[in-house]
Amino acid sequence: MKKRILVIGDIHGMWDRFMSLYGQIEYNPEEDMLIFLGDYIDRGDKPLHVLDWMYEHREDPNIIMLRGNHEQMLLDFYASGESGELWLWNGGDKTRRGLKAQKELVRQRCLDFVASLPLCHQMTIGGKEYFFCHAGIDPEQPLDKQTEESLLWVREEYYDNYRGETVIVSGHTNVDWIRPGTTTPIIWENMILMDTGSYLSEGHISCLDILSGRIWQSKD
Ligand SMILES: [Mn+2]
Repeated sequence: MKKRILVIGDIHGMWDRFMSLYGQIEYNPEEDMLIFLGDYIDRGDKPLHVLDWMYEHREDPNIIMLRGNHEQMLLDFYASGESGELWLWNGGDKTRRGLKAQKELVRQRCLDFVASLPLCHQMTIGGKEYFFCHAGIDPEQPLDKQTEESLLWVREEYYDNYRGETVIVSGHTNVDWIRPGTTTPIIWENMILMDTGSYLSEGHISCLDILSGRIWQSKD
């Protein structure tokens, strides 16, 4: 049994903030499990630094990295022969330029890595069921029938309506939009919302230890 179950929400290319947070938590693979909820790239100024870090840690069995809608938009963009504006409109342009500057082999390795990222992860922690995903779930459907669309994109249909017992742990929607004025993760009985506006001037990247309830946040 791990001593800490650490979960980190959206990073969005904010490398310095990510390093500030990562330094504080002092991740120890012997004692910790570390779960990332996706959206490593776009918006911030160093998306490929974050993606490279994820790539370098991909074989650590104590780290789980999920796919976010921004990683999905990247995959869809390249799968469609670099067409489509959705990703570029959503802050993907810097990531695209970074990838373009890389060698074909490196870029392909990166795309293969992103394509390998799972959409969700379910586990029992202290006798309670937890379901980790990027955006949330469709409350009308059982957890094993969720669509990629819901897991990557859902917003208020999920956090306004979910009444299940399994604790859903998600990022994607800034907690400040859900409860104005909130700057730390929202921890409800059956939902944990981790996106604290990583790329906004007033925002942070946050980490929660699910076992102790302790929270760490990036410092500028
Ligand atoms: Mn997102």
